[in-house]
Amino acid sequence: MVSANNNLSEYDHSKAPGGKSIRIALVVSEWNQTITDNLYQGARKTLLDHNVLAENIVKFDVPGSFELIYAASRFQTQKFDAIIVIGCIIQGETRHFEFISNAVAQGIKDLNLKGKSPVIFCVLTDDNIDQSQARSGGELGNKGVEAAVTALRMISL
Ligand code: DLZ
Repeated sequence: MVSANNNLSEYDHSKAPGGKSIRIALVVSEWNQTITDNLYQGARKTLLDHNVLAENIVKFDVPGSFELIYAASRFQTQKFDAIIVIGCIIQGETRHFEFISNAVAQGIKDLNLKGKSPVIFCVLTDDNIDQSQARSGGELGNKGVEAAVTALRMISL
Protein backbone atom coordinates (compact mmCIF):
# COMPACT_ATOMS: atom_id res chain seq x y z
CA MET A 1 0.00 0.00 0.00
CA VAL A 2 1.25 3.44 -0.90
CA SER A 3 1.54 5.80 2.03
CA ALA A 4 3.88 8.41 3.39
CA ASN A 5 5.26 5.76 5.77
CA ASN A 6 5.89 3.13 3.14
CA ASN A 7 8.88 3.39 0.83
CA LEU A 8 7.90 1.20 -2.07
CA SER A 9 11.46 0.39 -3.03
CA GLU A 10 12.20 -1.38 0.24
CA TYR A 11 11.42 -5.07 0.06
CA ASP A 12 12.62 -8.49 1.13
CA HIS A 13 14.60 -9.84 -1.84
CA SER A 14 14.20 -13.44 -0.66
CA LYS A 15 10.44 -13.22 -1.14
CA ALA A 16 10.81 -12.58 -4.86
CA PRO A 17 12.28 -15.55 -6.71
CA GLY A 18 13.55 -14.96 -10.22
CA GLY A 19 14.90 -17.08 -13.00
CA LYS A 20 16.16 -17.22 -16.51
CA SER A 21 13.12 -19.03 -17.86
CA ILE A 22 10.64 -16.35 -16.74
CA ARG A 23 8.98 -14.20 -19.46
CA ILE A 24 7.26 -10.99 -18.52
CA ALA A 25 5.37 -8.42 -20.60
CA LEU A 26 5.31 -4.79 -19.51
CA VAL A 27 2.50 -2.74 -21.02
CA VAL A 28 3.19 0.98 -20.64
CA SER A 29 0.75 3.88 -21.10
CA GLU A 30 2.07 6.96 -22.89
CA TRP A 31 -0.08 9.39 -20.88
CA ASN A 32 2.10 11.18 -18.29
CA GLN A 33 5.03 9.49 -19.95
CA THR A 34 7.83 10.80 -17.72
CA ILE A 35 6.08 9.09 -14.81
CA THR A 36 5.27 5.84 -16.62
CA ASP A 37 8.80 5.63 -18.01
CA ASN A 38 10.24 5.89 -14.47
CA LEU A 39 7.87 3.16 -13.33
CA TYR A 40 8.92 1.01 -16.28
CA GLN A 41 12.61 1.54 -15.56
CA GLY A 42 12.11 0.60 -11.90
CA ALA A 43 10.24 -2.58 -12.85
CA ARG A 44 12.73 -3.58 -15.54
CA LYS A 45 15.78 -3.07 -13.30
CA THR A 46 14.18 -5.13 -10.54
CA LEU A 47 13.42 -8.00 -12.93
CA LEU A 48 17.00 -7.94 -14.19
CA ASP A 49 18.25 -7.91 -10.59
CA HIS A 50 16.30 -11.14 -10.10
CA ASN A 51 17.97 -12.84 -13.06
CA VAL A 52 15.16 -12.39 -15.56
CA LEU A 53 16.86 -12.20 -18.96
CA ALA A 54 16.64 -8.92 -20.86
CA GLU A 55 15.34 -10.73 -23.94
CA ASN A 56 12.53 -12.19 -21.85
CA ILE A 57 11.25 -8.75 -20.82
CA VAL A 58 8.93 -7.44 -23.52
CA LYS A 59 7.74 -3.81 -23.54
CA PHE A 60 4.65 -2.66 -25.39
CA ASP A 61 3.43 0.95 -25.40
CA VAL A 62 -0.24 1.91 -25.50
CA PRO A 63 -1.77 5.41 -25.93
CA GLY A 64 -3.40 5.66 -22.49
CA SER A 65 -4.27 3.69 -19.39
CA PHE A 66 -7.64 2.66 -20.78
CA GLU A 67 -5.82 0.66 -23.47
CA LEU A 68 -3.86 -1.32 -20.86
CA ILE A 69 -6.77 -3.72 -20.48
CA TYR A 70 -6.97 -4.82 -24.10
CA ALA A 71 -3.20 -5.08 -24.49
CA ALA A 72 -2.92 -7.15 -21.30
CA SER A 73 -5.69 -9.45 -22.49
CA ARG A 74 -3.78 -10.08 -25.74
CA PHE A 75 -0.58 -10.87 -23.83
CA GLN A 76 -2.48 -13.28 -21.59
CA THR A 77 -3.08 -15.50 -24.61
CA GLN A 78 0.66 -15.70 -25.28
CA LYS A 79 3.34 -17.46 -23.28
CA PHE A 80 4.05 -14.83 -20.64
CA ASP A 81 4.35 -15.84 -17.00
CA ALA A 82 3.09 -12.43 -15.87
CA ILE A 83 2.04 -9.10 -17.30
CA ILE A 84 2.64 -5.77 -15.60
CA VAL A 85 0.43 -2.87 -16.68
CA ILE A 86 1.92 0.57 -16.06
CA GLY A 87 -0.06 3.80 -16.14
CA CYS A 88 -0.55 7.14 -14.45
CA ILE A 89 -3.99 8.71 -14.19
CA ILE A 90 -4.05 12.20 -12.71
CA GLN A 91 -7.13 13.99 -11.43
CA GLY A 92 -8.32 16.69 -13.83
CA GLU A 93 -11.26 19.07 -13.95
CA THR A 94 -13.77 16.54 -15.25
CA ARG A 95 -14.97 13.11 -14.16
CA HIS A 96 -12.76 11.40 -16.74
CA PHE A 97 -10.38 10.42 -13.93
CA GLU A 98 -13.04 8.36 -12.16
CA PHE A 99 -14.25 6.62 -15.30
CA ILE A 100 -10.77 5.66 -16.49
CA SER A 101 -9.48 4.66 -13.04
CA ASN A 102 -12.51 2.48 -12.30
CA ALA A 103 -12.55 0.92 -15.76
CA VAL A 104 -8.87 0.02 -15.65
CA ALA A 105 -9.04 -1.42 -12.15
CA GLN A 106 -12.16 -3.46 -12.99
CA GLY A 107 -10.76 -4.54 -16.35
CA ILE A 108 -7.51 -5.79 -14.87
CA LYS A 109 -9.38 -7.50 -12.05
CA ASP A 110 -11.54 -9.30 -14.65
CA LEU A 111 -8.43 -10.51 -16.49
CA ASN A 112 -7.04 -11.91 -13.25
CA LEU A 113 -10.26 -13.79 -12.61
CA LYS A 114 -9.67 -15.77 -15.80
CA GLY A 115 -6.93 -17.65 -13.95
CA LYS A 116 -4.38 -17.30 -16.74
CA SER A 117 -1.14 -15.32 -16.30
CA PRO A 118 -1.38 -12.80 -13.45
CA VAL A 119 -1.77 -9.17 -14.47
CA ILE A 120 -0.04 -6.85 -12.01
CA PHE A 121 -1.61 -3.42 -11.47
CA CYS A 122 0.99 -0.66 -11.56
CA VAL A 123 -1.32 2.26 -12.28
CA LEU A 124 -0.94 5.41 -10.21
CA THR A 125 -4.20 7.26 -9.54
CA ASP A 126 -3.12 10.56 -8.06
CA ASP A 127 -4.51 13.99 -7.29
CA ASN A 128 -1.55 15.75 -8.88
CA ILE A 129 1.81 15.24 -10.57
CA ASP A 130 3.72 15.74 -7.30
CA GLN A 131 2.11 12.63 -5.83
CA SER A 132 2.97 10.68 -8.97
CA GLN A 133 6.59 11.82 -8.91
CA ALA A 134 6.92 10.79 -5.27
CA ARG A 135 5.84 7.23 -6.20
CA SER A 136 7.83 6.83 -9.41
CA GLY A 137 11.37 7.22 -8.14
CA GLY A 138 10.83 10.05 -5.64
CA GLU A 139 10.64 10.18 -1.88
CA LEU A 140 8.15 7.29 -1.65
CA GLY A 141 10.20 4.96 -3.81
CA ASN A 142 9.14 3.49 -7.13
CA LYS A 143 5.92 1.55 -7.51
CA GLY A 144 7.43 -0.16 -10.56
CA VAL A 145 9.82 -1.96 -8.22
CA GLU A 146 6.89 -3.15 -6.12
CA ALA A 147 5.05 -4.33 -9.24
CA ALA A 148 8.04 -6.37 -10.43
CA VAL A 149 8.41 -8.03 -7.03
CA THR A 150 4.68 -8.77 -7.00
CA ALA A 151 4.92 -10.34 -10.46
CA LEU A 152 7.77 -12.63 -9.40
CA ARG A 153 5.94 -13.67 -6.26
CA MET A 154 2.74 -14.44 -8.15
CA ILE A 155 4.60 -16.48 -10.76
CA SER A 156 6.01 -18.65 -7.99
CA LEU A 157 2.52 -19.39 -6.69
C1 DLZ B 1 -8.37 10.92 -21.90
C2 DLZ B 1 -7.42 10.69 -20.78
C3 DLZ B 1 -7.35 11.60 -19.71
C4 DLZ B 1 -8.24 12.81 -19.60
N1 DLZ B 1 -6.48 11.45 -18.71
C5 DLZ B 1 -5.66 10.37 -18.73
C6 DLZ B 1 -4.73 10.17 -17.68
O1 DLZ B 1 -4.57 10.97 -16.75
N2 DLZ B 1 -3.94 9.07 -17.74
C7 DLZ B 1 -4.05 8.14 -18.75
O2 DLZ B 1 -3.32 7.15 -18.73
N3 DLZ B 1 -4.91 8.32 -19.77
C8 DLZ B 1 -5.69 9.41 -19.79
N4 DLZ B 1 -6.59 9.60 -20.81
C9 DLZ B 1 -6.53 8.69 -21.99
C10 DLZ B 1 -7.35 7.40 -21.83
O3 DLZ B 1 -6.71 6.47 -20.97
C11 DLZ B 1 -7.52 6.71 -23.22
O4 DLZ B 1 -6.26 6.57 -23.81
C12 DLZ B 1 -8.42 7.49 -24.15
O5 DLZ B 1 -9.67 7.76 -23.55
C13 DLZ B 1 -8.64 6.71 -25.47
O6 DLZ B 1 -9.30 5.47 -25.22
